[in-house]
Amino acid sequence: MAEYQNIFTTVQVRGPGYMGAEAKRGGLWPRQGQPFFNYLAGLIGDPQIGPIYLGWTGMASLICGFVAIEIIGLNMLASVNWDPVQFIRQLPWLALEPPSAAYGLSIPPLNEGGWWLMAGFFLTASILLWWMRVYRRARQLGMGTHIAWAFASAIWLYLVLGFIRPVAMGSWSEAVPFGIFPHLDWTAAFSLRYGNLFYNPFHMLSIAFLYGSAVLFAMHGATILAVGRYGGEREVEQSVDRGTAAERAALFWRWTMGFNATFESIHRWAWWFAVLTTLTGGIGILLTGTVVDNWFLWSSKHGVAPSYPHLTAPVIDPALVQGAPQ
Ligand code: 07D
Ligand code: 07D
Repeated sequence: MAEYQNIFTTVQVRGPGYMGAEAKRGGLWPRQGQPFFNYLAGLIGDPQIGPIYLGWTGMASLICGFVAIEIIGLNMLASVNWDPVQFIRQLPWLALEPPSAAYGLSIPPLNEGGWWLMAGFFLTASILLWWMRVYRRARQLGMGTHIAWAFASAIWLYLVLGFIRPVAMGSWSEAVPFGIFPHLDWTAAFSLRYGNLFYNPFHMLSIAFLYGSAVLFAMHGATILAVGRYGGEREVEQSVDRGTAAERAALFWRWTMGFNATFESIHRWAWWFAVLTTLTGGIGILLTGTVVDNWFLWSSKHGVAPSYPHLTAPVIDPALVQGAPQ
């Protein structure tokens, strides 16, 4: 009889390092690195680290990512007069800003947004190459490509924010700056400029899916942990038999809410909620400034926000009335 195993009593297997099964279609590159074991990793996951498959998309992605971080970091360092102490102290406030509106979609001088454009190019190349890696590793293992498509949904929002919408608006200046607090300032300013993003129905949808993702994650995580004492995390052997952890987990929800997901469907719920967060979000951002200029006025027009009565008498500027100091 297996002991109750959780984070405090986790059994950490220490066999010879496992290189992994032969993949369906061999990659061009071998898997790299001698596997080793790490106790701390074993507390939160599998204690074995490595081997890793680098491949050309992985290598190219890392190089492009490195170039992007390098451009951003050196520009930030230049902005504090190459003073490494100030760089560390002020890092959260430092920025690499996109070109000003005057440049439209043209290529500006390096110090006036050119570096931003170049960093954006390399970051985007890095992210897209990583997407290819995710897709190709999944195919090679004979898996579905669900992870790649979920990642694609996040990339959609990223591309809308930094590429698709700026192009639609005809100006790189519409895009997000690189920087920790500067990108938050951009987010707040964006909301204000376009009449309060709370009134954008796609922002509402995105929030509902974001909050829903958190609720589903909590429910699913908790349910599986709660039947861990019956081996609930070993889903496949369980899902067809009566009286198992799986059945208890399902019955718990049927008896509390009247409805239960299945061991398969709960993962579809999770996938869709997460994917729809950034999918609806990207739609909301793309519509902003292109189709709708002020979400509050748009909402008033459609009866979502209150519209205030028109003033009957025009307001008089007190500076112009008789007797006012000139
Ligand atoms: C936990 C997985 C690990 C990922 C981490 C992020 C970098 C950036 C900085 C080169 C959950 C690694 C960070 C590589 C390094 C430089 C200058 C994922 C986990 C730990 N944001 N945002 C953060 C990004 C946008 C917003 C934090 C990226 C939009 C708000 C981090 C993007 C808008 C808040 C960060 C992006 C927006 C944040 C923590 C890209 C609207 C916060 C992120 C590529 C969606 C929070 C100081 C995290 C914070 C935060 C990164 C886009 C709003 C720096 C890479 C433009 C309101 N964002 N963000 O844990 O603490 O994600 O900010 O699109 O409050 Mg942001
Ligand atoms: C950013 C997807 C791209 C990321 C990628 C990752 C790397 C790092 C890391 C090696 C996050 C690339 C990774 C490069 C590699 C390592 C370590 C996903 C991203 C590809 N809002 N708001 C949202 C709320 C307000 C605003 C979404 C809440 C205000 C703007 C979400 C509130 C104003 C935008 C959300 C609130 C405002 C958003 C983001 C509350 C500011 C967006 C979902 C309670 C004053 C974005 C439609 C997400 C969007 C967005 C939540 C308030 C502005 C649901 C809860 C009113 C401009 N907001 N918001 O998953 O899609 O992002 O809007 O007040 O652009 Mg908001």
